[in-house]
Amino acid sequence: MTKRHGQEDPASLANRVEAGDVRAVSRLITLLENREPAGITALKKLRSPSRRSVVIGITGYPGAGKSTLIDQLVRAYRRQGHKVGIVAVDTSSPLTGGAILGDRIRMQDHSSDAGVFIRSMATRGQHGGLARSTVETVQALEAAGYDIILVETIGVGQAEVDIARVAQTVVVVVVPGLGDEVQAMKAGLLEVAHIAVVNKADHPGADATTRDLQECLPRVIRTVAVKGEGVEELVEAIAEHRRSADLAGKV
Ligand SMILES: Nc1nc2c(ncn2[C@@H]2O[C@H](COP(=O)(O)OP(=O)(O)OP(=O)(O)O)[C@@H](O)[C@H]2O)c(=O)[nH]1
Ligand SMILES: [Mg+2]
Repeated sequence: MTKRHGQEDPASLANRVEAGDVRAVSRLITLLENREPAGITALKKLRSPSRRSVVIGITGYPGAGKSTLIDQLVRAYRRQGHKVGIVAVDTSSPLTGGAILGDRIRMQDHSSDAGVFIRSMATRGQHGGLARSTVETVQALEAAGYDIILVETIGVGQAEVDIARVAQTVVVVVVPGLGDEVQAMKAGLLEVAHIAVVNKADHPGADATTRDLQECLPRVIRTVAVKGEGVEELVEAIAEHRRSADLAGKV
């Protein structure tokens, strides 16, 4: 007899997740997204890991270069030998369009790397904020032993500030020449961000945007994500934030 939904053994699933079994992690996340009781029970059975993961939120306007930057961060952290999980949260409404899920992350380079786990998820029309399943996905990846978890969200205002609920270090990605939008971000995203990145620093206006951001944040990094420029500085800024905030976990 084939197993049906709901008949899956949560204890065995939890054990496999803790052993780092990638298929079990995927399965658990799917069960949680569908609010299946077996998934919820398995999640409760997960022991909290002895070493906490480093959870980094990467947020910013659509097209700012978040995925490109994450791709570069993955390379850097893989070079350091860390296992890396990526959760890309798609908040775009099916009515207004937006990129097709999975298109948002161009991570083909990592698809054959067992040390990298990638998951895209939609917030399914929840009003603003992160889906509950995003929080749970991070918990599952943590239990599965991912050292670094990168969470990509689109931040378009106050609604996304609860990235801070999931990530200990929040990086906001801005592009040159935003002007008024940077002012608007000061009331929202920039309040929860620890580090600002001026990506596409190869575009005009990077100096002015950098100065604008330095007024509200001590750590402003310029990057050209497509070329990998500034990525080492960003890795160092993240590590420095963690040291200064006395957060556990090594990066
Ligand atoms: N010139 C330039 N282009 C860049 C840079 N970084 C990213 N891009 C380009 O900007 C476009 C958007 O990049 P993504 O990484 O998909 O941006 P995103 O923020 O993840 O986009 P969404 O997930 O759709 O919100 C792509 O065409 C990238 O190649 C950069 O530093 N300089
Ligand atoms: Mg993206």
